[in-house]
Amino acid sequence: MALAELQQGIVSLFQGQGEAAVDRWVATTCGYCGTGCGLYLGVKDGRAVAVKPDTTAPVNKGHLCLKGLYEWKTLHHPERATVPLRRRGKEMHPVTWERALEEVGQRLREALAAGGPEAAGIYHGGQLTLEEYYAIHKLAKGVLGTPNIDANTRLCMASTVSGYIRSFGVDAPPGCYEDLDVSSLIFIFGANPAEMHPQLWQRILRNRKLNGAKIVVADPRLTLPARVADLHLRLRCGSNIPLLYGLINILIKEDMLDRDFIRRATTGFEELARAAAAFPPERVAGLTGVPAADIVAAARLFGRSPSAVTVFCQGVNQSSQAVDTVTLINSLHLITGKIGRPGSAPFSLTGQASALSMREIGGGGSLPGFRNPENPEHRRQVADYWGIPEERLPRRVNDINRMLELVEDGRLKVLWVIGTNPAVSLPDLGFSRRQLEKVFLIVQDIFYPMETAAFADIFLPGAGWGEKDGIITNSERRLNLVRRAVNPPGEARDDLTIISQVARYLGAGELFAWPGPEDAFRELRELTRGRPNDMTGVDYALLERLGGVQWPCPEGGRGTSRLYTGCFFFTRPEEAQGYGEFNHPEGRARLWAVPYTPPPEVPDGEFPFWLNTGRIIEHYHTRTKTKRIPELQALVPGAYVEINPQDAARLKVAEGELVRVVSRRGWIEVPARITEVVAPGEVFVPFHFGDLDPGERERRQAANHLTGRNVDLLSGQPMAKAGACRIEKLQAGSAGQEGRGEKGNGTRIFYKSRKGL
Ligand SMILES: Nc1nc2c(c(=O)[nH]1)N[C@H]1C(S)=C(S)[C@@H](COP(=O)(O)OP(=O)(O)OC[C@H]3O[C@@H](n4cnc5c(=O)[nH]c(N)nc54)[C@H](O)[C@@H]3O)O[C@H]1N2
Ligand SMILES: Nc1nc2c(c(=O)[nH]1)N[C@H]1C(S)=C(S)[C@@H](COP(=O)(O)OP(=O)(O)OC[C@H]3O[C@@H](n4cnc5c(=O)[nH]c(N)nc54)[C@H](O)[C@@H]3O)O[C@H]1N2
Ligand code: SF4
Ligand SMILES: [Mo]
Repeated sequence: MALAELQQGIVSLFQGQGEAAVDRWVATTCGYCGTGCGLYLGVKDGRAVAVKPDTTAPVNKGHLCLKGLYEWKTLHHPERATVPLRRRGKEMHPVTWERALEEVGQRLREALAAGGPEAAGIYHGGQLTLEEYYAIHKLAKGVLGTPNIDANTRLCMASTVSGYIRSFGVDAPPGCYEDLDVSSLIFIFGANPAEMHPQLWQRILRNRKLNGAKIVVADPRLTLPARVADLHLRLRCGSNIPLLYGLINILIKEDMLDRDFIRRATTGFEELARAAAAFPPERVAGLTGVPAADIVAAARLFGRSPSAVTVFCQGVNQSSQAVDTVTLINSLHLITGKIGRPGSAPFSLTGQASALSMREIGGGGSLPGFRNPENPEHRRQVADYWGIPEERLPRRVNDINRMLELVEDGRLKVLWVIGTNPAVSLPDLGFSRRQLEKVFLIVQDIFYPMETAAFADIFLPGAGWGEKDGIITNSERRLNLVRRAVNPPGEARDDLTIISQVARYLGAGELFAWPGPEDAFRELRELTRGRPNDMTGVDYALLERLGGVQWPCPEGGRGTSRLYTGCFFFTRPEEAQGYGEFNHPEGRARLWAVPYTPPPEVPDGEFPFWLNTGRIIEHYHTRTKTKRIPELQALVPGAYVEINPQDAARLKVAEGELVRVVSRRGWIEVPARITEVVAPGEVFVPFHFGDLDPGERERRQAANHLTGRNVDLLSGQPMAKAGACRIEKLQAGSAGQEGRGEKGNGTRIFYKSRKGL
């Protein structure tokens, strides 16, 4: 396979493992990105040996990207965790499950007894199943009663969640993938679907080929979508708000509006129009770096197009004023009436395979069924259903940023990390790793070693994708099944079982006594009855038969492809996920006049470059899976920094030369990749690479040494895409010396922990 082909994300081939080599094919769903492709996992003699795409799957219709194709190789890997471990001094030793679970229960109980609800917390990932999220949130809110419950979606979708709630009342994403097939304009705003959602990119390209759809991209980088777009708005990092105001300004000035829709279905238009009037194209050009003529052209393309979908992702969520950006994207669609009809939606691409599942059952501070934790009626419904006192349910949760501050203050003593790798993915790793070191840390993961486990006091081995049954919800609200095809390795147990067993040690076993995942699903779906994400018509058999179902799906239904098809939104106080300004008595959508404030950190004399971080097609997140797949690891074995040729020439940096990237928080040393993908004055570092696992400690390469703890004030989401840095040329022979501690035996270390790192 040519590298260029791989990088374009257009590879959709069947690997050709012969049918004869397989005992059976198990229908399941890819466990990586939020696209949710259907595939078959081939099993021979109880082991996974192949993957092939599902030609009937509504999402991907027989195509897969390279991550999906190699996914079977994550199973049976020799570094899969097989036994519980307990720290003794600097080393981890195997212990029995009984011993490990008993101690987890005891530590949680003792912490809460001594320090109150804030003394314990859970921080989990976005690749578990709907049923597992439900169990985690039931345990945290219904049993422990702690406000310290958050997930890595804080780093990922939190701003979209808040933005949808502010515009539409609840976090129910409009749109569906079919819109990408039929829309006359695809506006890709702060996303790179060619690499991150490759099968959706395929659908966009097919639409362009068959129907002549136009593509407009707003991204500081010259990504593949930007290269093939009809119009690339190459805005500066952190300038989403002026760009969107500039578009709205022209839509209003040239009267490309749906005034009837604005009147019937929205509120706040006058305020929005006043705010947008301050952003004529010339001013916007100065703030964003996008030529005024291109801004006008983009607005006309959008306004005159019969339909339009805006797909957005981390260039929005992780940039500055992220929630405000989401609300302006929503407003763009509301004022033009481009929502709730085929080919028209402000459509957030979810990152992780099941990030939306988590949002459905209580992630991000809500209660199951998109309930408002401050609404007494919603609280009573959940408390009564669980049979617990209502006061136990937290009104507000602490996000992971706040949880780490509580650790630093000595108030949060026991932290349970499930299915996420914060020692690589959290911002400001210097600060974050100090807190992981300080707290009593329980880590539940499928691999050992992995970076966060290096800080663990107790390690619990989980069962992963391919080893358990459950539901995962993709970007278009489609509930898909994942299936157990093989047994977990060694003594590893699935997360639902582990959580239920910890609940037993906490004296609440009867609340978690499900014989299997579908029993947990039957319990949780009742909490969605009558809510925007009603799933009461869903069971596993229906999901299997239909290849997934999009909620809402009330009893007797078969799912709903599009939301907001009437001019009605979930903003009525009895329905909405928030109170006050989020409400409208008739269920109208809200247009917000947001203020514009430049990012908190901008390039200056000392740190002259914009620092942009993100991802690439070959790797997934912190690479616990993809670095163990030789075909993928070989393609991109280490981190690097993209530098524009003009800057490289000025700095006299050559292709492949090791340079130091320095920010106010820290530094990394990585080779330079000289490319016009980044604009002059901007650099990009992929965040996939850690530097704590054996074999990787030699290189200080984790992008999050550089990122800071500035967050969006409305969502708490860190700004992984808007910071400043400088590039330092290394003196010959000095690479890796300065700034690192040097151990006597010649092994360089740059992070010293009491836990033995
Ligand atoms: N191969 C692969 N696929 C993945 C993942 C993975 O790790 N690997 N992760 C999954 C997950 S969890 C997620 S969240 C998604 C993320 O998917 P994406 O959001 O598409 O990916 P990113 O690379 O994080 O960022 C997208 C783009 O945002 C641009 N950007 C940066 N700053 C700004 C800005 O201020 N304004 C605008 N308009 N754009 C900006 C960047 O230049 C970048 O090209 O991918 C999912 N899919
Ligand atoms: N600088 C910078 N930082 C970023 C981002 C960025 O763009 N730039 N992006 C952010 C985003 S969008 C995201 S989503 C996060 C992702 O950050 P993380 O959540 O830290 O990334 P993963 O590597 O996916 O971690 C998932 C962990 O769960 C384990 N695991 C997988 N399946 C299971 C399971 O079934 N059970 C259990 N118990 N464990 C399992 C994996 O081995 C892995 O260790 O990173 C964020 N950090
Ligand atoms: S596009 Fe996403 S869901 Fe589909 S195969 Fe690739 S990683 Fe898996
Ligand atoms: Mo994400």
